[in-house]
Amino acid sequence: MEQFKNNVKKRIDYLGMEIAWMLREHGKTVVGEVSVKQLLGGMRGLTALVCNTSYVDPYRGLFISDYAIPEFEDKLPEEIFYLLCAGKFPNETELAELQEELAFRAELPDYLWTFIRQLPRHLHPMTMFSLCVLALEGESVFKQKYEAGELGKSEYWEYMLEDAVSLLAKLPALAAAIYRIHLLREEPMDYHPSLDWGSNLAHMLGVNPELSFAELVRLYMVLHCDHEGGNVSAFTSRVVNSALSNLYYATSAGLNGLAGPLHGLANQVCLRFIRGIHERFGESPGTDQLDAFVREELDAGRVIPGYGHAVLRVTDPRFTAFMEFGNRHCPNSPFLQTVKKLYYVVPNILKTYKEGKVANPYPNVDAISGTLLYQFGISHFDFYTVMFGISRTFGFCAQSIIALGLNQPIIRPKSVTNKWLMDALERA
Ligand code: NMX
Ligand code: MLT
Repeated sequence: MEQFKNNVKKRIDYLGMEIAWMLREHGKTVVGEVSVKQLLGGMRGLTALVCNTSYVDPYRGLFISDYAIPEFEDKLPEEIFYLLCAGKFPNETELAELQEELAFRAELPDYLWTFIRQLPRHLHPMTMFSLCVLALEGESVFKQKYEAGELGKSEYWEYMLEDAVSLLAKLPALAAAIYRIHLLREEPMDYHPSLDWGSNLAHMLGVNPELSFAELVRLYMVLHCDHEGGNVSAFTSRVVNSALSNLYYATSAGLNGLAGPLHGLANQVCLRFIRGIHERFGESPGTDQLDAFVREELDAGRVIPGYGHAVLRVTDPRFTAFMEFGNRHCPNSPFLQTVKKLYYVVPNILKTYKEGKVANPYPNVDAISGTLLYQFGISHFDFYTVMFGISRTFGFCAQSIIALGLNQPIIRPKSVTNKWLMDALERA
């Protein structure tokens, strides 16, 4: 992986120079402030982190380096990992080098197969996935070298990268094994050395041999890979890694955050929501029926899954990219049709709900992603967040590689009590 490491090193050196300049010239310059509302409200809108893998513009969505979604959505997931880490797409030989390494490390150790087969079937697939990643923790080269006292600080990132490639290489086989053994109750499919990483995942899931399914899986992996540093799962994973817990620990922790219904689980909840609509009104509900249904949900105190966002203030461009895929490949799907009708109905309701309190009434990626997976044959909803998690592991890994390369310290902000705050406000 020499070329990959060299390119990541170049990126780290460049970012390091920028940081050195900022600290030297502006170490004490104030670039923001914090309000009481932010302190008490999940730090929403507070600029408190630097993340160099990607950036979310509230009005234009995800950017990786300078590339917006339409400029990278047709790339392979492994090319995106390269971009997240090295800040540039790999050329042909660089891509081949990474793909060779991923293929070389794809096999799961025997003890993991035993572990997967013995998992209690009642566990949610996200629990299984997180446990399996954790069970691989002893594979961490970073941990082995660190414990042996063989690592200097300047080498941490290199062994994070080693661990990242080993972990990412195993995710298709691992996730597909959970799907096939526990949800389909079938035997796992073999890894296919001639396929790229994403096509292997599609192949090993074994539910749909069409090329367009592999295309969907790759698009799914690309669109969910990273969403800057403050989302629950990426932030959790980075905080855990900042204690020098290895990437297996950090990824498992991040996945546990992704498993929440306000975050990654929303894709599963969305599909249940649409299925509930179809059960009640049939497969072609009217917009007036949807309007009444959505209002009923809100009156019952439930959120409308797949709508709203902490950062975005427009329709999520990832939603748009999936919609274009759906329009090309399954325009007549009743599920897609209902997603479209909800898109017509929900924002108008959310705009006035709670006196306009909903900061973003538009759909996020979860409003549509499950619909496409369902349409292409992944009928077990509770696997959808695992798909999100496989992809988001790219971001967890890249963020930690870059952060450690930049020698970023353990993350430990200061918290205060109500009393401290009230005293401070009295003094102000
Ligand atoms: N349905 C109903 N109420 C909503 C929704 C929604 N979709 N979105 C926001 N609100 C409410 C929110 O609960 C809050 O109410 P209260 O003050 O009474 O607690 C109020 O509007 C203000 O919240 P916002 O500032 O707009 O949103 P926030 O940044 O706090 O939360 C989400 C963002 C994404 C957690 C929120 O919009 C939500 O719960 N959406 C539904 C779940 C979802 O789709 N999650 C997936 C997000 C993307 N992902 O993949 O992770
Ligand atoms: C994500 O992809 O992580 C979600 O859109 C949530 C977020 O960015 O806060």
